[in-house]
Amino acid sequence: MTVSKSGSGLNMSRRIRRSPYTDRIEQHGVRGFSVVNHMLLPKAFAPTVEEDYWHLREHVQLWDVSTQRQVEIRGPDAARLVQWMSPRDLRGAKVGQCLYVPLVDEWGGMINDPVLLKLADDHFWLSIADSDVLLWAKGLALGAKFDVEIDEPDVSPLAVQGPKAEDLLAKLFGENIRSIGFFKFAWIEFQGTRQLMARSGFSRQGGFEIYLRGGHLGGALWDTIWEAGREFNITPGCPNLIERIEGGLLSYGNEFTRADTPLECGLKDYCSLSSDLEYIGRPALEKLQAQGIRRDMRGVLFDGPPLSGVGIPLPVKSGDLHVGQITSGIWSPRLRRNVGLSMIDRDFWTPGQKVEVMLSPDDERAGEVSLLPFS
Ligand code: THG
Repeated sequence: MTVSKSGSGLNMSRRIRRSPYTDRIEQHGVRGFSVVNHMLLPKAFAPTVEEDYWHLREHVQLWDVSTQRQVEIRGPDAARLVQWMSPRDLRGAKVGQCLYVPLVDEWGGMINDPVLLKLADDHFWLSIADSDVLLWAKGLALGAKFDVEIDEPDVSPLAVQGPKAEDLLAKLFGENIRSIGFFKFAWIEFQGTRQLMARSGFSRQGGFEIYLRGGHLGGALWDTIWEAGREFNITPGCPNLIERIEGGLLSYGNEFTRADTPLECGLKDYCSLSSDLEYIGRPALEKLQAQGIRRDMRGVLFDGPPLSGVGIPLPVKSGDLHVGQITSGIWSPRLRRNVGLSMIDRDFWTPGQKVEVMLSPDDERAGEVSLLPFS
Protein backbone atom coordinates (compact mmCIF):
# COMPACT_ATOMS: atom_id res chain seq x y z
CA MET A 1 0.00 0.00 0.00
CA THR A 2 1.35 3.40 -0.96
CA VAL A 3 0.81 6.59 1.00
CA SER A 4 0.57 8.93 -1.96
CA LYS A 5 1.18 8.21 -5.62
CA SER A 6 -1.23 10.75 -6.96
CA GLY A 7 1.39 13.20 -8.10
CA SER A 8 -1.47 15.66 -7.98
CA GLY A 9 -0.29 17.62 -4.98
CA LEU A 10 -3.02 16.21 -2.78
CA ASN A 11 -1.86 15.70 0.77
CA MET A 12 -3.28 12.29 1.55
CA SER A 13 -4.93 11.65 4.88
CA ARG A 14 -7.65 9.53 6.36
CA ARG A 15 -10.21 12.23 5.48
CA ILE A 16 -9.56 11.55 1.80
CA ARG A 17 -10.76 7.99 1.69
CA ARG A 18 -9.16 5.32 -0.47
CA SER A 19 -11.40 2.81 -2.23
CA PRO A 20 -11.12 -0.98 -2.43
CA TYR A 21 -9.65 -0.47 -5.92
CA THR A 22 -7.13 2.33 -5.18
CA ASP A 23 -4.17 -0.05 -4.87
CA ARG A 24 -4.91 -1.49 -8.32
CA ILE A 25 -5.31 1.93 -9.85
CA GLU A 26 -1.97 3.09 -8.49
CA GLN A 27 -0.35 -0.03 -9.95
CA HIS A 28 -1.82 0.99 -13.30
CA GLY A 29 -0.11 4.38 -13.07
CA VAL A 30 -3.04 6.70 -12.43
CA ARG A 31 -2.02 10.25 -13.32
CA GLY A 32 -4.03 12.13 -10.70
CA PHE A 33 -7.12 12.19 -8.56
CA SER A 34 -10.05 14.36 -7.72
CA VAL A 35 -11.91 14.10 -4.40
CA VAL A 36 -15.63 13.33 -4.45
CA ASN A 37 -17.68 12.44 -1.39
CA HIS A 38 -14.45 12.60 0.66
CA MET A 39 -12.95 9.81 -1.48
CA LEU A 40 -10.38 9.51 -4.27
CA LEU A 41 -11.69 9.55 -7.84
CA PRO A 42 -9.04 8.74 -10.49
CA LYS A 43 -8.83 11.44 -13.16
CA ALA A 44 -6.61 10.15 -15.96
CA PHE A 45 -4.62 7.15 -17.15
CA ALA A 46 -3.60 7.21 -20.80
CA PRO A 47 -1.11 9.93 -21.77
CA THR A 48 -3.99 12.16 -22.87
CA VAL A 49 -7.73 12.47 -22.13
CA GLU A 50 -8.16 12.23 -25.90
CA GLU A 51 -6.61 8.74 -26.06
CA ASP A 52 -8.87 7.62 -23.20
CA TYR A 53 -11.81 9.08 -25.11
CA TRP A 54 -11.20 7.15 -28.35
CA HIS A 55 -10.52 3.97 -26.42
CA LEU A 56 -13.76 4.31 -24.45
CA ARG A 57 -15.76 4.70 -27.67
CA GLU A 58 -14.26 1.56 -29.19
CA HIS A 59 -13.35 -0.93 -26.49
CA VAL A 60 -14.01 -1.36 -22.76
CA GLN A 61 -12.73 0.35 -19.63
CA LEU A 62 -12.75 -0.44 -15.93
CA TRP A 63 -13.61 2.57 -13.76
CA ASP A 64 -13.27 2.96 -9.99
CA VAL A 65 -16.41 4.94 -9.24
CA SER A 66 -16.54 4.08 -5.54
CA THR A 67 -17.07 7.80 -4.94
CA GLN A 68 -20.65 7.10 -6.01
CA ARG A 69 -21.41 6.32 -2.36
CA GLN A 70 -24.68 4.68 -1.45
CA VAL A 71 -27.04 6.25 1.06
CA GLU A 72 -29.12 3.33 2.22
CA ILE A 73 -32.64 4.06 3.45
CA ARG A 74 -34.67 1.16 4.77
CA GLY A 75 -37.66 0.61 7.01
CA PRO A 76 -41.43 1.13 7.06
CA ASP A 77 -41.19 4.82 6.07
CA ALA A 78 -38.37 4.44 3.51
CA ALA A 79 -40.53 4.94 0.40
CA ARG A 80 -42.24 7.94 1.97
CA LEU A 81 -38.93 9.60 2.87
CA VAL A 82 -37.37 9.00 -0.56
CA GLN A 83 -40.40 10.51 -2.28
CA TRP A 84 -40.35 13.48 0.11
CA MET A 85 -36.74 14.13 -0.90
CA SER A 86 -37.35 14.24 -4.67
CA PRO A 87 -39.57 16.05 -7.19
CA ARG A 88 -39.58 12.95 -9.42
CA ASP A 89 -42.82 10.96 -9.19
CA LEU A 90 -41.68 7.62 -7.75
CA ARG A 91 -45.09 6.05 -7.26
CA GLY A 92 -44.67 3.77 -10.27
CA ALA A 93 -41.09 2.74 -9.43
CA LYS A 94 -40.48 -0.99 -9.43
CA VAL A 95 -38.03 -3.20 -7.57
CA GLY A 96 -35.05 -3.74 -9.89
CA GLN A 97 -35.24 -0.26 -11.35
CA CYS A 98 -32.70 2.58 -11.28
CA LEU A 99 -34.04 6.12 -11.52
CA TYR A 100 -32.16 9.39 -11.97
CA VAL A 101 -33.66 11.64 -9.29
CA PRO A 102 -33.01 15.31 -8.48
CA LEU A 103 -33.03 16.03 -4.73
CA VAL A 104 -33.95 19.60 -3.77
CA ASP A 105 -34.14 21.71 -0.62
CA GLU A 106 -37.06 23.83 0.60
CA TRP A 107 -36.14 26.61 -1.86
CA GLY A 108 -36.03 24.17 -4.76
CA GLY A 109 -32.21 24.27 -4.80
CA MET A 110 -30.36 21.18 -5.95
CA ILE A 111 -29.05 19.07 -3.05
CA ASN A 112 -27.80 16.25 -5.29
CA ASP A 113 -28.72 14.27 -8.43
CA PRO A 114 -28.30 10.60 -7.48
CA VAL A 115 -29.35 7.39 -9.14
CA LEU A 116 -32.02 5.77 -6.98
CA LEU A 117 -32.07 1.98 -6.78
CA LYS A 118 -35.22 0.30 -5.51
CA LEU A 119 -34.02 -2.89 -3.81
CA ALA A 120 -37.37 -3.69 -2.16
CA ASP A 121 -40.53 -1.79 -1.34
CA ASP A 122 -38.93 -0.69 1.93
CA HIS A 123 -35.27 -0.60 0.89
CA PHE A 124 -33.48 1.97 -1.32
CA TRP A 125 -30.00 3.12 -2.25
CA LEU A 126 -29.28 6.65 -3.37
CA SER A 127 -26.10 6.47 -5.47
CA ILE A 128 -24.95 10.00 -4.90
CA ALA A 129 -22.98 12.76 -6.61
CA ASP A 130 -20.72 15.07 -4.60
CA SER A 131 -22.64 16.32 -1.53
CA ASP A 132 -23.42 14.98 1.93
CA VAL A 133 -26.82 13.41 1.31
CA LEU A 134 -26.32 11.05 4.26
CA LEU A 135 -26.50 13.97 6.69
CA TRP A 136 -29.43 15.63 4.89
CA ALA A 137 -31.41 12.36 4.95
CA LYS A 138 -30.63 11.63 8.58
CA GLY A 139 -31.64 15.14 9.61
CA LEU A 140 -34.92 14.90 7.72
CA ALA A 141 -35.72 11.48 9.16
CA LEU A 142 -34.93 12.47 12.73
CA GLY A 143 -36.74 15.80 12.53
CA ALA A 144 -39.87 14.39 10.91
CA LYS A 145 -39.79 11.17 12.93
CA PHE A 146 -39.69 8.76 10.01
CA ASP A 147 -39.36 5.10 10.95
CA VAL A 148 -36.22 4.39 8.89
CA GLU A 149 -32.61 3.36 9.25
CA ILE A 150 -30.10 5.38 7.20
CA ASP A 151 -26.46 4.51 6.72
CA GLU A 152 -23.60 4.36 4.22
CA PRO A 153 -23.16 0.64 3.53
CA ASP A 154 -19.89 -1.02 2.47
CA VAL A 155 -20.73 -0.78 -1.26
CA SER A 156 -18.19 0.27 -3.89
CA PRO A 157 -19.38 0.62 -7.48
CA LEU A 158 -17.03 -0.52 -10.23
CA ALA A 159 -18.08 0.57 -13.72
CA VAL A 160 -17.40 -1.43 -16.88
CA GLN A 161 -18.00 1.02 -19.73
CA GLY A 162 -17.72 0.91 -23.50
CA PRO A 163 -19.16 -1.08 -26.41
CA LYS A 164 -17.41 -4.32 -25.42
CA ALA A 165 -18.59 -4.24 -21.78
CA GLU A 166 -21.54 -6.55 -22.43
CA ASP A 167 -19.48 -9.28 -24.13
CA LEU A 168 -16.89 -9.12 -21.38
CA LEU A 169 -19.40 -9.40 -18.55
CA ALA A 170 -21.43 -12.10 -20.31
CA LYS A 171 -18.26 -14.19 -20.55
CA LEU A 172 -17.68 -13.77 -16.81
CA PHE A 173 -21.18 -13.80 -15.33
CA GLY A 174 -23.28 -15.59 -17.93
CA GLU A 175 -25.43 -14.76 -20.93
CA ASN A 176 -28.32 -13.68 -18.69
CA ILE A 177 -26.72 -10.32 -18.05
CA ARG A 178 -27.49 -9.39 -21.67
CA SER A 179 -31.18 -9.20 -20.79
CA ILE A 180 -30.68 -6.52 -18.13
CA GLY A 181 -32.47 -3.46 -19.55
CA PHE A 182 -31.17 0.11 -19.49
CA PHE A 183 -31.34 1.49 -15.93
CA LYS A 184 -32.40 -1.91 -14.54
CA PHE A 185 -30.40 -4.15 -12.24
CA ALA A 186 -30.09 -7.86 -11.48
CA TRP A 187 -28.11 -10.02 -9.07
CA ILE A 188 -24.99 -11.91 -10.09
CA GLU A 189 -22.79 -14.33 -8.18
CA PHE A 190 -19.18 -13.50 -7.43
CA GLN A 191 -17.02 -15.83 -5.29
CA GLY A 192 -20.04 -17.13 -3.42
CA THR A 193 -21.52 -13.67 -2.79
CA ARG A 194 -24.58 -12.02 -4.36
CA GLN A 195 -23.72 -8.80 -6.11
CA LEU A 196 -25.82 -6.16 -7.84
CA MET A 197 -25.18 -5.33 -11.48
CA ALA A 198 -26.96 -2.50 -13.30
CA ARG A 199 -26.91 -1.40 -16.91
CA SER A 200 -25.91 2.20 -16.24
CA GLY A 201 -22.89 4.44 -15.91
CA PHE A 202 -21.54 7.92 -16.42
CA SER A 203 -20.93 7.58 -20.16
CA ARG A 204 -23.02 7.31 -23.32
CA GLN A 205 -21.01 4.34 -24.66
CA GLY A 206 -23.06 1.66 -22.89
CA GLY A 207 -21.97 -0.49 -20.01
CA PHE A 208 -22.66 -1.74 -16.54
CA GLU A 209 -21.98 -0.89 -12.92
CA ILE A 210 -21.30 -3.56 -10.30
CA TYR A 211 -22.18 -2.31 -6.83
CA LEU A 212 -19.71 -4.45 -4.91
CA ARG A 213 -20.90 -5.31 -1.40
CA GLY A 214 -17.81 -5.95 0.73
CA GLY A 215 -14.69 -3.88 0.10
CA HIS A 216 -12.46 -6.87 0.95
CA LEU A 217 -13.54 -8.38 -2.40
CA GLY A 218 -12.42 -5.31 -4.37
CA GLY A 219 -9.00 -6.55 -5.46
CA ALA A 220 -10.43 -9.91 -6.53
CA LEU A 221 -13.25 -8.32 -8.52
CA TRP A 222 -10.87 -5.92 -10.25
CA ASP A 223 -8.41 -8.74 -11.12
CA THR A 224 -11.16 -11.05 -12.37
CA ILE A 225 -12.56 -8.47 -14.77
CA TRP A 226 -9.10 -7.32 -15.78
CA GLU A 227 -7.90 -10.82 -16.71
CA ALA A 228 -11.06 -11.62 -18.66
CA GLY A 229 -10.90 -8.20 -20.29
CA ARG A 230 -7.49 -8.63 -21.91
CA GLU A 231 -8.98 -10.14 -25.06
CA PHE A 232 -11.33 -7.12 -25.29
CA ASN A 233 -8.44 -4.66 -25.03
CA ILE A 234 -9.51 -3.46 -21.56
CA THR A 235 -7.80 -0.44 -19.96
CA PRO A 236 -8.25 1.36 -16.66
CA GLY A 237 -10.34 4.49 -17.10
CA CYS A 238 -12.51 7.06 -15.40
CA PRO A 239 -15.40 9.32 -16.36
CA ASN A 240 -14.03 10.99 -19.49
CA LEU A 241 -14.44 14.75 -19.68
CA ILE A 242 -14.74 14.89 -23.49
CA GLU A 243 -17.28 12.07 -23.65
CA ARG A 244 -19.24 13.40 -20.65
CA ILE A 245 -19.58 16.89 -22.10
CA GLU A 246 -20.45 15.64 -25.60
CA GLY A 247 -23.04 13.35 -24.01
CA GLY A 248 -24.54 16.14 -21.92
CA LEU A 249 -23.97 14.35 -18.61
CA LEU A 250 -24.06 16.93 -15.83
CA SER A 251 -21.80 17.01 -12.80
CA TYR A 252 -23.16 18.27 -9.48
CA GLY A 253 -21.07 21.11 -8.08
CA ASN A 254 -19.91 22.08 -11.57
CA GLU A 255 -22.94 22.47 -13.84
CA PHE A 256 -25.28 23.23 -10.96
CA THR A 257 -25.25 23.74 -7.21
CA ARG A 258 -27.75 24.43 -4.45
CA ALA A 259 -28.18 27.88 -6.05
CA ASP A 260 -29.94 26.24 -9.03
CA THR A 261 -33.30 24.54 -9.38
CA PRO A 262 -33.88 21.39 -11.45
CA LEU A 263 -36.31 23.36 -13.64
CA GLU A 264 -33.47 25.59 -14.81
CA CYS A 265 -30.52 23.20 -14.98
CA GLY A 266 -31.80 20.70 -17.50
CA LEU A 267 -33.62 18.34 -15.13
CA LYS A 268 -37.21 19.49 -15.52
CA ASP A 269 -38.20 16.20 -17.16
CA TYR A 270 -37.50 14.58 -13.78
CA CYS A 271 -39.82 16.93 -11.87
CA SER A 272 -43.50 16.39 -11.33
CA LEU A 273 -45.49 19.47 -10.38
CA SER A 274 -48.70 17.46 -10.07
CA SER A 275 -50.71 18.67 -7.13
CA ASP A 276 -51.17 15.30 -5.45
CA LEU A 277 -47.45 14.68 -5.01
CA GLU A 278 -45.86 15.99 -1.85
CA TYR A 279 -42.14 16.68 -1.65
CA ILE A 280 -39.73 19.21 -0.18
CA GLY A 281 -39.50 22.32 -2.34
CA ARG A 282 -42.67 21.82 -4.37
CA PRO A 283 -44.13 25.25 -3.50
CA ALA A 284 -40.86 26.88 -4.57
CA LEU A 285 -40.78 24.98 -7.87
CA GLU A 286 -44.45 25.74 -8.53
CA LYS A 287 -43.84 29.43 -7.96
CA LEU A 288 -40.86 29.46 -10.31
CA GLN A 289 -42.84 27.58 -12.94
CA ALA A 290 -45.65 30.12 -12.67
CA GLN A 291 -43.24 33.08 -12.90
CA GLY A 292 -41.50 31.47 -15.87
CA ILE A 293 -38.27 29.58 -16.24
CA ARG A 294 -35.37 32.00 -16.75
CA ARG A 295 -32.67 29.68 -18.10
CA ASP A 296 -31.95 26.10 -19.13
CA MET A 297 -28.97 23.81 -19.70
CA ARG A 298 -27.41 23.95 -23.17
CA GLY A 299 -24.26 23.07 -25.01
CA VAL A 300 -21.98 25.73 -26.46
CA LEU A 301 -19.64 25.13 -29.41
CA PHE A 302 -16.84 27.67 -29.52
CA ASP A 303 -13.60 28.63 -31.23
CA GLY A 304 -10.18 29.19 -29.82
CA PRO A 305 -7.17 27.12 -28.90
CA PRO A 306 -8.03 23.56 -27.82
CA LEU A 307 -9.02 23.73 -24.15
CA SER A 308 -7.85 21.04 -21.75
CA GLY A 309 -10.52 21.92 -19.20
CA VAL A 310 -12.22 24.76 -17.38
CA GLY A 311 -11.06 25.58 -13.85
CA ILE A 312 -12.90 28.86 -13.48
CA PRO A 313 -16.26 29.24 -15.30
CA LEU A 314 -16.02 31.05 -18.66
CA PRO A 315 -18.56 33.87 -19.13
CA VAL A 316 -20.89 33.52 -22.12
CA LYS A 317 -22.04 36.84 -23.58
CA SER A 318 -24.22 38.25 -26.29
CA GLY A 319 -22.97 41.75 -26.93
CA ASP A 320 -22.85 43.40 -23.53
CA LEU A 321 -25.24 40.94 -21.92
CA HIS A 322 -24.04 38.11 -19.72
CA VAL A 323 -26.20 35.14 -20.81
CA GLY A 324 -24.49 32.18 -19.14
CA GLN A 325 -21.22 30.61 -18.00
CA ILE A 326 -19.43 27.49 -19.22
CA THR A 327 -18.79 25.31 -16.18
CA SER A 328 -17.28 22.31 -17.99
CA GLY A 329 -15.50 22.66 -21.31
CA ILE A 330 -12.90 20.90 -23.42
CA TRP A 331 -11.69 20.36 -26.98
CA SER A 332 -13.72 17.75 -28.85
CA PRO A 333 -11.44 15.89 -31.26
CA ARG A 334 -14.52 14.50 -33.02
CA LEU A 335 -16.38 17.80 -33.53
CA ARG A 336 -13.07 19.65 -33.95
CA ARG A 337 -14.28 22.53 -31.79
CA ASN A 338 -14.37 23.34 -28.11
CA VAL A 339 -17.54 22.12 -26.41
CA GLY A 340 -18.97 23.37 -23.14
CA LEU A 341 -21.95 23.07 -20.81
CA SER A 342 -23.74 26.22 -19.67
CA MET A 343 -27.08 27.36 -18.39
CA ILE A 344 -28.24 29.92 -20.95
CA ASP A 345 -30.78 32.71 -20.39
CA ARG A 346 -34.06 32.05 -22.14
CA ASP A 347 -33.83 34.82 -24.72
CA PHE A 348 -30.65 33.18 -26.01
CA TRP A 349 -31.23 29.44 -25.53
CA THR A 350 -32.43 28.64 -29.08
CA PRO A 351 -29.99 26.26 -30.84
CA GLY A 352 -27.89 28.15 -33.39
CA GLN A 353 -27.91 31.36 -31.33
CA LYS A 354 -24.57 33.17 -31.74
CA VAL A 355 -22.75 34.00 -28.51
CA GLU A 356 -19.26 34.99 -27.36
CA VAL A 357 -17.21 32.93 -24.92
CA MET A 358 -14.71 34.82 -22.78
CA LEU A 359 -11.56 32.70 -22.46
CA SER A 360 -10.16 35.58 -20.39
CA PRO A 361 -11.34 39.18 -19.91
CA ASP A 362 -9.64 40.25 -23.15
CA ASP A 363 -9.92 37.05 -25.19
CA GLU A 364 -13.37 36.72 -26.73
CA ARG A 365 -14.21 33.76 -29.01
CA ALA A 366 -17.16 33.13 -31.30
CA GLY A 367 -19.59 30.48 -30.11
CA GLU A 368 -22.97 28.97 -30.83
CA VAL A 369 -25.68 27.46 -28.62
CA SER A 370 -26.47 23.77 -29.17
CA LEU A 371 -28.89 21.21 -27.85
CA LEU A 372 -27.59 18.39 -25.63
CA PRO A 373 -26.24 15.87 -26.21
CA PHE A 374 -23.93 17.32 -28.86
CA SER A 375 -24.43 15.26 -32.01
N1 THG B 1 -23.88 6.01 -11.70
C1 THG B 1 -24.25 5.79 -10.41
N2 THG B 1 -24.36 6.77 -9.52
C2 THG B 1 -24.08 8.05 -9.90
C3 THG B 1 -23.69 8.34 -11.22
C4 THG B 1 -23.59 7.26 -12.14
N3 THG B 1 -24.17 9.05 -9.00
C5 THG B 1 -23.69 10.36 -9.33
C6 THG B 1 -23.86 10.74 -10.77
N4 THG B 1 -23.43 9.63 -11.62
C7 THG B 1 -25.31 11.05 -11.06
N5 THG B 1 -25.52 11.61 -12.37
C8 THG B 1 -26.06 10.91 -13.43
C9 THG B 1 -26.54 11.61 -14.52
C10 THG B 1 -27.16 10.96 -15.58
C11 THG B 1 -27.27 9.58 -15.57
C12 THG B 1 -26.76 8.88 -14.52
C13 THG B 1 -26.17 9.54 -13.43
C14 THG B 1 -27.98 8.87 -16.67
N6 THG B 1 -29.23 9.27 -16.98
C15 THG B 1 -30.06 8.67 -18.00
C16 THG B 1 -29.93 9.40 -19.31
O1 THG B 1 -29.63 10.61 -19.28
O2 THG B 1 -30.17 8.79 -20.34
C17 THG B 1 -31.55 8.74 -17.62
C18 THG B 1 -31.96 7.82 -16.56
C19 THG B 1 -33.45 7.84 -16.25
O3 THG B 1 -34.26 7.99 -17.17
O4 THG B 1 -33.82 7.68 -15.05
O5 THG B 1 -27.48 7.91 -17.22
O6 THG B 1 -23.23 7.42 -13.32
N7 THG B 1 -24.53 4.55 -10.04
